[in-house]
Amino acid sequence: MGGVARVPVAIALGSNLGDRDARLDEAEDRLAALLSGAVASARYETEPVGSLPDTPLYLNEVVVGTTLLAPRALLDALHGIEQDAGRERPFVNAPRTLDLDLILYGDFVIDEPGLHVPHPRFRERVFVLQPLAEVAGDWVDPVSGLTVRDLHARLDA
Ligand code: PH2
Ligand code: MG
Ligand code: MG
Repeated sequence: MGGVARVPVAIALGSNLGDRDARLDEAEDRLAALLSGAVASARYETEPVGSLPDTPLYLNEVVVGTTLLAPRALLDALHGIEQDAGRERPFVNAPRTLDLDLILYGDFVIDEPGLHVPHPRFRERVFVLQPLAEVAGDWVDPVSGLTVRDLHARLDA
């Protein structure tokens, strides 16, 4: 019916500045309004990866749902939610109130300025794969051909 295709998407959420739970609660609400059938993983406290010493611990989770938005429009919407959470970017991997990363957009592979899907580093990141495997273990990464579950198991091994 319809003829407009809903695309499944996976978004990784992270916060390590200020009231992390409150920022993630608000982000979940915003994503529930933006996506159809949004489902959130559990929330994990994780050691910062690739950050300066003394960077505070993160809270990470993943939200999956479906969208009618094109990838660039979805990315712009995610940036708007980050802005509304008071996100600042003083330096690379700086502590942030809210980070929303587009991890997967259906089985699309996109490499454009500012828009790289699947996320180029998600296969190495436990803080993404663990929550993603919880809510979307069967999703096949279009680049490696592996399921999210296998990508996660491979990291654990
Ligand atoms: N995000 C980063 C860099 N390092 N480490 C953890 N544990 N969680 C993150 O969300 C994270 C990170 C860049 O966005
Ligand atoms: Mg990130
Ligand atoms: Mg980001």
